[in-house]
Amino acid sequence: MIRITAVSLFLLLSAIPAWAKTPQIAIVLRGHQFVPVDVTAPAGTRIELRVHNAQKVPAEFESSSLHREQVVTPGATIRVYVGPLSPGRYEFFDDFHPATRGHLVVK
Ligand SMILES: [Cu+2]
Repeated sequence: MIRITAVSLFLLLSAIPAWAKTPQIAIVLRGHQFVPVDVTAPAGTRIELRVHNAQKVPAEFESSSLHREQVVTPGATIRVYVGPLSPGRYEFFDDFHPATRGHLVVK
């Protein structure tokens, strides 16, 4: 039997607003290009990047400036959490096809 206590219910409900406020940015890998190639996000907050690989080959979403590196298999979507970030241009690329590049523009 699952018992939902008042405390756990409170914790669950109080967690929802913080989660809901995290801006989500969708990026698709298609034809060895990031679509869109540049995405914009607000400074000073955590950001969720959702990277979908619409290709038939695996990719690796990587960024030196964001310190992230994660494989995206064909047809899969990964979630990459970054931030809070200072304003600037953060480059990312597909490490399996390094010519495929894009930017996260933080304002
Ligand atoms: Cu890599």
